Amino acid sequence: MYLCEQTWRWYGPSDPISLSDIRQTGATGIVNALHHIPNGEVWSVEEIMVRKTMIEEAGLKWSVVESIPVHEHIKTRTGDFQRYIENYKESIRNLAECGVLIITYNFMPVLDWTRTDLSYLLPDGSRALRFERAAFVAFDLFMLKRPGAENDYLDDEIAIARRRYEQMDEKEKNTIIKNMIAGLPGSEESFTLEQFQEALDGYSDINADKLRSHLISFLREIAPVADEVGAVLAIHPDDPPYTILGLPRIMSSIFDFNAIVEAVPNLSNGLCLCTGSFGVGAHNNLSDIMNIHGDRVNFVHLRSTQRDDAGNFYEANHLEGDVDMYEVMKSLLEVQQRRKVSIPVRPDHGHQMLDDLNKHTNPGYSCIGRMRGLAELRGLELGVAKSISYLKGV
Ligand code: DNO
Repeated sequence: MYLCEQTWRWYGPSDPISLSDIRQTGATGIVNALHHIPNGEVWSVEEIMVRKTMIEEAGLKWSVVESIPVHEHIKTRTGDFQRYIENYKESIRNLAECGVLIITYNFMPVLDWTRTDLSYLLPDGSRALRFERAAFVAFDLFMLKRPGAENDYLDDEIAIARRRYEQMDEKEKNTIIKNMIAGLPGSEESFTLEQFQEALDGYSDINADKLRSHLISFLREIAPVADEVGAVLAIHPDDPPYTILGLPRIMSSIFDFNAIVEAVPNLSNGLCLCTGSFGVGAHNNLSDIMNIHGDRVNFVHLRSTQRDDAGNFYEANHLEGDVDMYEVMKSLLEVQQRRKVSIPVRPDHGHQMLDDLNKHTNPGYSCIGRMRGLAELRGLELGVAKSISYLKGV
């Protein structure tokens, strides 16, 4: 039976969690990027091999790249975008030459993932990442003071955000600003408030249709290269899966993915099915995405979020919250049997818990919480796999 390949995101040599620690989690694959190479530049075979050797010497395999960042000029099709696209192709070729064949990326303008609170206290004493709508709106209206932002919110929402803002002390305001713009791990950009507004302004004449056309143009160039060298791409969904800060978002639902597949049918044009990002949208049915696009699911992020009616969400335990992880696992196992492959999955965003509460950790990427997630997911997978084979009599 084809089971998931259990992987773990490692931020490279500066990650507080070492490769030998990761080995003890039971993960066998590493998800990694060359974060030290400036955004837009080529990843050379030499640099890739240094990292690959390091990973292999620890008894692990570099299974997935997350991510080769897509330069903002490619998203806006301004400046040096054509050179950056050529560089991107070159990096794909070089990775394939070294045997690293799954490449994750995202096409979110300016920001990668967004949270307002990186240390939200849960009743059990552990800490989670959270998106608090009122704090986010307060950031937009009263801290960033984005021109025209008030048109994006209802009066009630503005009133709630104003009250929330008035109750914040300076420390909390600074923390929210930092969380929003100083870059979460894996985001390749970080800004001051002024630079951030300038970056947003770069999208003033780019609506969703235009951004989508930029993604399609990009894919029409890189997907044939990936096909040719035997690599596959995995686009990460928008997190959260809706428009924020007036920016266009184009990977928030199955319809968004359908549109790029229709425009660029190349087989390498694939998906990183992040159950947490899609899962924040009540409009998304994860099993449907898995079943319909199973052939293009090249990588899976398993995590769950808990929404409420006020537009807030926090990262739940992996088997709790709004994501039906049983259904996800079942459809994932079915896809793998059909395709006769093991798809790499990683436990995404664990809670900060136990000893990790007193350590410096990358937000969402502490060890013990993710290890709890991986252990639970591994157990779930085994149970589902055994019952599928029992029912089929194999
Ligand atoms: C957050 C991550 C994202 C992801 C990128 C992929 O935890 O899932 O930063 O790596 O969006 O390009």
